Amino acid sequence: MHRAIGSIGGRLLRAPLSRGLTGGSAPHLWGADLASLPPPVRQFVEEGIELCQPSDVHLCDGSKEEGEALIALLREQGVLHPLPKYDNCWLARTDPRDVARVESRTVLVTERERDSVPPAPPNGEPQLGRWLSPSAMAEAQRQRFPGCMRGRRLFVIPFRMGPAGSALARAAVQLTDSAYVAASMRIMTRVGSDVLPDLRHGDFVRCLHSVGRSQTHSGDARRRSAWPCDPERTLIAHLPEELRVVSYGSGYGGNSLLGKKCLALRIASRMARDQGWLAEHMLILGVTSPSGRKHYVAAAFPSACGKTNLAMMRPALPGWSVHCVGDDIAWMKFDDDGVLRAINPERGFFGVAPGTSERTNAAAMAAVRRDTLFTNVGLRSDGAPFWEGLEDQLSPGTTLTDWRGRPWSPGSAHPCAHPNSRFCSPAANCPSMDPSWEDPRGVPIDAIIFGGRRPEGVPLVYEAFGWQHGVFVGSAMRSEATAAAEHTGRRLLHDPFAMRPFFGYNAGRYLSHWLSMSHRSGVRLPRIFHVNWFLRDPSGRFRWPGFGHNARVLAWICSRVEGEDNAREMPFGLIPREGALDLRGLPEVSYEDLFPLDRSFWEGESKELRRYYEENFGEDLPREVLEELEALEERIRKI
Ligand code: GTP
Ligand code: SPV
Ligand code: MN
Repeated sequence: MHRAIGSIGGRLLRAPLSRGLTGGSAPHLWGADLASLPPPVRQFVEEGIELCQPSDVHLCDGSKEEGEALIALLREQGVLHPLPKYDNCWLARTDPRDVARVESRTVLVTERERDSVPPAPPNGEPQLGRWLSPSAMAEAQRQRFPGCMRGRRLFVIPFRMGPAGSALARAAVQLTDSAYVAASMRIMTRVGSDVLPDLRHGDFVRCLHSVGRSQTHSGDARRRSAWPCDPERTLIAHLPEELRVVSYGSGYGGNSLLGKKCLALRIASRMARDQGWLAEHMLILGVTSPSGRKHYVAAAFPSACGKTNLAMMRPALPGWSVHCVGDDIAWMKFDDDGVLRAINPERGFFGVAPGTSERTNAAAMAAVRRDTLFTNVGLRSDGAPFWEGLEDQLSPGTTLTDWRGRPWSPGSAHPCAHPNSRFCSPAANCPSMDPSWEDPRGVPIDAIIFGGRRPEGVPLVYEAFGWQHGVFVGSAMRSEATAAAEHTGRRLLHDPFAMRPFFGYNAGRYLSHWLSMSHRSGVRLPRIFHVNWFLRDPSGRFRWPGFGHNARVLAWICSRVEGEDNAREMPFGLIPREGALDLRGLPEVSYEDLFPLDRSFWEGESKELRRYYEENFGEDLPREVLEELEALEERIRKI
């Protein structure tokens, strides 16, 4: 282990670690001296070392050499395989049991249960987060962490979420025993020693992560595995009152890259509520009309429902352009002029690979051709990655290997790439990044869009009647289950604000926080819309071509922001008047099919919503949201 990475930073220190470490021989230290760390960081690192007992410690500095050494180490460990057809790209294959976020093992820890979740539903599983008491958390940690890094290296990762110099940005530290996580964090966040001064006051989020030690796979099997994990005991815990994240047992995505869902959504949403801002599961894009007018919009769709694709889309409407600010998370705050400003706290994309192609997302294809870590995609014998929907012509003689490393051929019963396989690429590689994507002030948001996978009943686009109705629309979001978490099948899941797996506090209070934005004086509230790219015809085909054609919907949204009078009132919201939505060149789609009005559908929808709110929000549902539901029910009766 030491050999591969021994040159990191060229500053190997063999001095024993500082006072306060007990038992065993002190771990070797790579990189800078612990004593050089701001005292609160040093204390956090020393506590982690004492608890987890790593064999050596590497303080990450974010340098290029460090990145190369991490790749070399991961190759030596058998985690990364080269993809020579692309430039500096690598393939990781995980343990097949560790392939997605594990929502059933993701918890919020607060003194009072009600601060984390609304009252539990009378029967069945909680839908809006799971609570664990502090004492149960202490016990869970005691059962998992002591000595869990024995024989492994601990990486100390100082990182920043958000552009340097932004009042909205936050610095943090992650400790992890996964070199894959260390390498991925360098892409997804701003890792480097320059973050350290921002940590000196100690008010940063402390992230502790271990891939764990499986108890069922012991001895040899455990040593042989290139992807250690402990699925039986996986736990992803958030302690918002202490600004801590503690994650054990998984090396995958949102479970292990703790800056992403854990910090930037769960912990940040709680901070945002206390401090009067918003931390949301939203892409941010800028859309420019042929006349040069530009608007920024933020859009919340559940996992694997099209955020990355919309954020990077190449408009199918001549003269329009779309630029990407972020593809997954938005931190937003009203500025002194009352303008809602948004930053992307991330620095890279952790995007769904299947379905990504030159046709659907050329910008992503350009981004992933260099400096990218792929996880669980297939492999072509010519050294390129492969996945379902890539739409590449294979030259004769090219053979394929599936995500588990087994030979694969087209037509096989299993997909070549795992449905939740991902690319992890620096945002700067994306040719359509917005010139302001790293502007520390953020970009001004004119519209907010909600959406989900709705095979029937929900039209292509509608506008909310106002802010309060818009918050209701967000709370009423539903979508078909996807492979991004452990759910299976085509079930419709409720997913308020696309935040169901990511609320950092009681979801009822979250809705109140959103409603409270309209009580502020002097703010310009964005307009709110709902979209659905996923209507299906009776044969199961999508009614809407999607992707670049979604620009047609963005164009109507821009026209509304600019105050055009081109909408028609429906019971559920405002839809484009016939002709106001540009459908030219799409002979196969009909306006009527895209804007259904079916009384029995909306009756069923509102009945289900009422049941859902009652069971899951109980008395924590804001009165205004219930009023909006009642108003909808009333309008439906009049259809
Ligand atoms: P997360 O990273 O999990 O948060 O997902 P995401 O919301 O960024 O979803 P993404 O853009 O990666 O899309 C997920 C899947 O939906 C991919 O397979 C896409 O090809 C598909 N998809 C995206 N946009 C459209 C669309 O407009 N129409 C159709 N039919 N499919 C789409
Ligand atoms: C999501 O599931 O919404 C993702 C992927 O963006 S993960 O980082 O694994 O959460
Ligand atoms: Mn996401």
